[in-house]
Amino acid sequence: MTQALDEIKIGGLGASRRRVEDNRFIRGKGNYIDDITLPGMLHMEILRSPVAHARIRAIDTSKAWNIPGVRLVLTGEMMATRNLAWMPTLSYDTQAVLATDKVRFQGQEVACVVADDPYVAKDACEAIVVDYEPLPVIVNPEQAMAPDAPLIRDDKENQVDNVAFHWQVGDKASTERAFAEADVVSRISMHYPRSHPSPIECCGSIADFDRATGKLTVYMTSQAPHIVRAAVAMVAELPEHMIRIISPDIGGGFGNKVPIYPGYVMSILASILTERPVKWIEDKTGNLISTGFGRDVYLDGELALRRDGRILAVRMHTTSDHGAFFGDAQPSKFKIGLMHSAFACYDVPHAHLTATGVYTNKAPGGVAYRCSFRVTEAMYFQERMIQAAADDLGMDQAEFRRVNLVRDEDFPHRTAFGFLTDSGQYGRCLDVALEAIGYADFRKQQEEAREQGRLLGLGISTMTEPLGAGNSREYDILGIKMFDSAELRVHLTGRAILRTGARTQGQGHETTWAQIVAHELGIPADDVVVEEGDTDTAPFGMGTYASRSTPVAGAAVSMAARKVRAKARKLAAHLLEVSEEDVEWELGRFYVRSAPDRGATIQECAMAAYANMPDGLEPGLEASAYYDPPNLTWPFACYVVTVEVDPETGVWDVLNVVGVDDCGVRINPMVVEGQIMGGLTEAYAMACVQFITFDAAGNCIGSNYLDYLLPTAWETPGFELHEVVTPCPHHPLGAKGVGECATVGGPAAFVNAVMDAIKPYGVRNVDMPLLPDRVYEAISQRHDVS
Ligand code: MCN
Ligand code: CUN
Repeated sequence: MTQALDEIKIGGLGASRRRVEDNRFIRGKGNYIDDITLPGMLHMEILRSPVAHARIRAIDTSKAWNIPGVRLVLTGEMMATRNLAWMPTLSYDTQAVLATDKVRFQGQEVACVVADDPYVAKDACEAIVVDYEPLPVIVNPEQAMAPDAPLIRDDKENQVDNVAFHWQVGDKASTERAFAEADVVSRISMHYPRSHPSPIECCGSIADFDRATGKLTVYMTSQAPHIVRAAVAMVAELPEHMIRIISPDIGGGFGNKVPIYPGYVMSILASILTERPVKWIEDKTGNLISTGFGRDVYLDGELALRRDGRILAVRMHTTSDHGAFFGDAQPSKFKIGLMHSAFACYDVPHAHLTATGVYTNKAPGGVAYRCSFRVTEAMYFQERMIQAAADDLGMDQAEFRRVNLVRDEDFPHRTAFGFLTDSGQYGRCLDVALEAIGYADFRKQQEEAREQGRLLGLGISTMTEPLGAGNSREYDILGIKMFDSAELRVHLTGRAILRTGARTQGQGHETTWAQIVAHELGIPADDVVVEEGDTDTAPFGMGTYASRSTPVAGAAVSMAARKVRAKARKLAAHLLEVSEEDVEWELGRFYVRSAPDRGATIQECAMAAYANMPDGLEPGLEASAYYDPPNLTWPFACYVVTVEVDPETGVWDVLNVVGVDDCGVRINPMVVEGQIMGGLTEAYAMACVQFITFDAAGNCIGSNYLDYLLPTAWETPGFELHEVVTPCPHHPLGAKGVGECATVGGPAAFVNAVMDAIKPYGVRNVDMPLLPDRVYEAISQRHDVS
């Protein structure tokens, strides 16, 4: 008999294979934008506005031009003569590339200088004199919607106020009826503060326009190079084959590298004008004050409840602060992203969501920072509302969830907002988490501690989230449908190169995609090299964000490998001199059904594809696949956190954190655990310290890492992780996305734990981050703190 390959040994599905990319990263051998130097390259620096709202009276660039080494100074006026002062955003708004009329947030791009070296360019920026006429500043939605508020977007025809959009989804009438019949209505208002993804590497680009060939090559920090190419093609009216976007190694993205930034556009124009490559590297402060941020959403939430604990309906109103330009990168038809995925894991019959988006004098963004298109806010709001509702009913937190969670036998389940969830074992995840944290024991300890004046708390967060846009029927960006792609080329020695339309920024695709090939073909993962991020070589895809890579590009990898296998079967039949129907497959090898010892390995088939193909069969062994998923994938997670709060200071310490994730079949369990640990760290960060604020004049407080706080390994607690596996019914491997789950579901567990601890004080809500002074104020004054 034959000896089947050991899939784990060849690094296939389920192997905790070490990340191959780390070989170069931990040796400092990564190839990031700033590592790239092109012959004759010039350097660009951006002059940013020091004020948040002001009319530009004049810009004097003469001193800058006179500094030796300066090659070009660009202002909005010069961009306007080329029709490039404004660019379209991914949400059908417009955004200034360089300000012409006004500046609308602190840090906005006002001018740029291109020089022989970056220091000269920086000095020359400082020599530019801008005459600003200050205007009243708006830093929150309340000010934005005040009747006498100054108009921020006076550049837009027909814009009469600071509202960017109104949107709604769900069934208003049936929701109202359910509220009328409720025994109890639970209400809570809160703010999910603005936060910053703060990747280690800031944004940057090198544009290289070759006048001789007419080809534009741009190296840039982009999570979605093909979308950038499409946008450049539209704006610059260049055909795609004359544009090459290369996204080299990325030092963390977290959504920060999805938007198209003015810096990219200016470097392109500068290269066209100077006929030299032009490099722009954003500095940390530039990144912190101007890059695509996350969140900044206010909620008024209501749950209609029956006395026995059933949720009858949910009503949500969100007000989101988009800054000066509505630039969210999200599916076109959803104005507030996938906020309406809230309550998808609960059996809620009726729901209605209204959303208002406003302009303020702050940097644009909203959908960065591991958000799955605002699912982060949706799940935070959901789980805070759930905790408040259970308290209002006097019900146990775990029991209230158990009563309302969708049951295993209810799938497929249509949510009240219209999504179709298709699989999961929600109750089981909750059980595993409660068992791991020692739920019953902890509640006893909590009681005893309260009697001694100590404040222990336990917070639960249960959630499913939609990961993996498309399907193409419903999801598009700028009209381009959301599917993804893979192309697999098996060389004659049986080694292979795989390319996809996704772009890893730290998630480990080079490791995990090779494992999918190993699983489908039996080629050892070490024999498969993975390449992403070059639009001239990679098949067209929509990039990596919203944890869509495994659900979409990963599925495409499977499908491409299966096509290769189908062709290899023909080659095997030829080598074995039997008909194709008589050939069976086992991992890495075809064999004759009636004589299993007679076989041909995948490597032998590969050789035959180039050296010994049968008559009439096309040579070569390669395939590509475009994958349009039938549905989103719906991973589930349950996070439980225990804390102790010091009533004298408001300081809280984490006692334990348990995470139970069900992301279906895990391609690489170690990579998945890494993603979850990173996500829980971010969740803890937002719960305890991390937020961006602005003073009344619109100054960004948090423009450096002394003011913008991130927890280090020292402050971050340990995490105990468990898994439940419910395969995705429609993904070729049964996998669901996971990259954002813990960032999405984690914050509510931390906040719920602190709120549970201080429940005896009658406080309903403290907004994140739960800084000690906020917690102290809440318990000493016995009121909510926002
Ligand atoms: N994986 C797996 N088995 C599964 C699901 C995923 O082995 N069932 C593996 C995948 O093969 C992949 C990783 O886990 O290597 C994440 O996969 P997936 O959930 O598909 O998410 P994406 O690859 O699309 O990553 C995007 C997601 C997002 S949107 C943000 S933001 C984020 C995140 O990933 N940014 C990150 N994680 C990050 N991790 C790092 N280190 N750096 C970032 O910038
Ligand atoms: Cu919204 S952050 Mo990730 O989807 O790139």
